[in-house]
Amino acid sequence: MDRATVVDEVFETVASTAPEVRAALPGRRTETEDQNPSGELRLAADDYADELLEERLGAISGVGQYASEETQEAVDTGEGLAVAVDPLDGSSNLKPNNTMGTIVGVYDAPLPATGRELVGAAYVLYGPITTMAAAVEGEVTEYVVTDGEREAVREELTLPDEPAIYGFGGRVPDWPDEFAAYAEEIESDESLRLRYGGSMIGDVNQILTYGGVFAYPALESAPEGKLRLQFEGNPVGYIVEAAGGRSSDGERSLLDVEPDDLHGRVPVHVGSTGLIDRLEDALN
Ligand code: FDP
Repeated sequence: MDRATVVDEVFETVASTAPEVRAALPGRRTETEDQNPSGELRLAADDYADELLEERLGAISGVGQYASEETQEAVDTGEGLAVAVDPLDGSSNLKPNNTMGTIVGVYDAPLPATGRELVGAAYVLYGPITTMAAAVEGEVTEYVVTDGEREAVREELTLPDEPAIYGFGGRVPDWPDEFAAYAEEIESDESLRLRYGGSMIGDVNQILTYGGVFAYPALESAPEGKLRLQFEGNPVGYIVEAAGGRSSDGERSLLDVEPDDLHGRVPVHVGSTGLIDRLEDALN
C-alpha cells in the first residue's frame, strides 16, 4: 500500500470508530483507578476508545507503530508508518457534557518524532454533531461523520482572513508576564471575542472556523505547558498550518520542536498568522 492510501485508511478507521466512541460516552463517565503517563486520572471512556483504536489502527497493513497518550510505551504493530493517538482529548469535559475529540497524527518515522515527519493528521470532534478535520499534503478537509461515514463539507479549508476569537488555557495568575501582556493586548482588540471551552479540539476547531488564536501557554509552574507534543501539539500545528495559519511553541513552529520523550509536553499557540507573529514578538 502506498503512503497516501495508508494515511487515508487511518483517517477512515478513526471516522468509522467515532460512532462507537461517542455511543459509549454516556455509560463511561466514571474514573478508573489508573493514571495515564502524564499523571492524570483515566476515565473508563479513555480506556475504551484507546482499546478500539489500538486494535483497528494497529491492524492496518502499513501501520508499524501505535502510540497512545493513555499508555507509556508505543506498541510495535509491524512495518510502516507510526500513529500517535489521543483517544479522548478533553475527557474532563465528559462530566459537564462539553465537547471532546479524538486526535491522530501519522508520522513517517518512529516515535517520538518531530512534526516535520507528519504525513497526515486529523481529529474528530464530538460536538452537537460529529465532525472531522483532516490534513494531508497541505490541504485540510472538514467532514461530517454520520454512522461512521465521512462526507466532505468544506474542502481546501483555510482560516478566515479576519480573525474573530481567542481562547487561552491555564490559570491566569500562572501565566508568565510576557504571555499575560500579550493576552491583555489581544483582549483590548475590539475585533476579537473570548471563546474558550477547556477542551482543546473544541477550542482549536473554533479557530479553524472563525480565525483567531488558541493557546495553552507555558506556565510559571509548568514551563513546558500542559499539552503533549506528539499527541496534541504536532497534529493541531500540522492542521492549522495546512489551513494557512501558524503554530508556535513561543519561538518556532511546533513542527520544528525536537521531542525529548514520547509523552513530552510543549507550550501550544496556534491560529491566524498575524496573531502568532505578534505572540512570538511578545514572548521574545
Ligand atoms: P483534559 O485535561 O480535559 O483532557 O490535554 C487535555 C486537555 O483536556 C485539553 O483538551 C484542554 O485544552 C486542557 O487539557 C485543559 O486543561 P486544564 O485542565 O488546565 O483546564
